Amino acid sequence: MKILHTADWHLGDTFHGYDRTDEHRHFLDWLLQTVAEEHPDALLVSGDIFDHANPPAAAERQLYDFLTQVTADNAGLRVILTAGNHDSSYRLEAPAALYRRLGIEVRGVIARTAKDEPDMDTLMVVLREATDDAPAVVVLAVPFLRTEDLAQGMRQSEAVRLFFKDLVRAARKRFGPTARLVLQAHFYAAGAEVSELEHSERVVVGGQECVDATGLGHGLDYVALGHIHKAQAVAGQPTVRYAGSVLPMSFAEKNYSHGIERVVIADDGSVSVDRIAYEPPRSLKSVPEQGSGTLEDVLRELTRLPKAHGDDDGADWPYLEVRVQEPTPDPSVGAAIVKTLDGRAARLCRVLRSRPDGQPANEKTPVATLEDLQKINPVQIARDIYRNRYGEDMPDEVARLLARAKRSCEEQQATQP
Ligand SMILES: [Mn+2]
Repeated sequence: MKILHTADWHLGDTFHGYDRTDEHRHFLDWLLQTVAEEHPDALLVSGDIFDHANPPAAAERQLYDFLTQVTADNAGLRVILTAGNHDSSYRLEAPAALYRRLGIEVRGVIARTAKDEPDMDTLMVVLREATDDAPAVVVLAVPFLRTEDLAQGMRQSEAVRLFFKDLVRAARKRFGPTARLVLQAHFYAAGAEVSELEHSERVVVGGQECVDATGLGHGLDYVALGHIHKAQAVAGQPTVRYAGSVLPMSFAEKNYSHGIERVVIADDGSVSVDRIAYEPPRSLKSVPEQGSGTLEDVLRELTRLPKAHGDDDGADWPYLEVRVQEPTPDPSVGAAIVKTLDGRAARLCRVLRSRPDGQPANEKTPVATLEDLQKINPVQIARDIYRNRYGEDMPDEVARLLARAKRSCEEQQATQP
């Protein structure tokens, strides 16, 4: 049984305002060719198929064209799509009946049983029924889990672990101890390496926290993860893997390698995993390569970039960031860079200005990261503002009232269906 595992396509994504349709087309063409060469039994796409819950029509067409072609070219191929946090669970599932006719399964929403429990059976996709000679192979296709899918009264990360445990137990009960099980899921595994600087996975505020993935692979032949953009094995388990994003999603991902995972599950239970590398058509380039340079140095380096030719369609021009030192505020910096780049084969994305000592020029208005925002306590913010405005500490009575209001909001949120 051979499985190809990919994730985080983010179709419809733009990069610093530039349309990426041509890059996604390049990837999907490469994937078509790779599937034709590899003859896998199944192709798993572990979430974030689209970049937005409401993707542009061109992105939807890319997905539909790809699925039509890959199933037409490869008779018997199974494709399994699961929703990530960027996808609309309901919209992704909308063509499910059409998909099924092509051998494609999609899971966006966790269905509930009559007892109002997660319907685990609907998440089990049988790739191969058991025969006298060979065990069944089953994919547990789990979309991004939302609060309402999970058991209440415990930390969300624990509830996610419990969900997977219950699912594996239910699959074992249904398919027996010899069945080969693959889990397909989309979440943030604790300990997974992400770029702290520019965390493009964009953890949904109020959504899922980090999930401890220790031992997650136990009882599973392979775990096909999506969400983290850096391809990696998780928690020291070689068969629990993020396939990584197919394109770089931020300059912090400049040195990531891209590709898909090739998983072979033998009937004797052995599993081998290796990677098929993919080279995106556009690279990311920083000038200077490390740190920042004076305006003079930066402009000199920019003039060394290759010139664009008249008939050049720009399909392989790198995305460019320029990091320039600005000892005193100088409004002409941007214009000088743009002028120097005129006629050169590069797509300018951003100019980062810094003080020569390495401090950002705009240190007085620090930009809060999502992580910062998630850590902020609203009562503490109110206390800080009070102290700023009135020059003294907020009276305890007011602080208590605020804390009570905050608790009441949280409780209301927790009980929402
Ligand atoms: Mn994601």
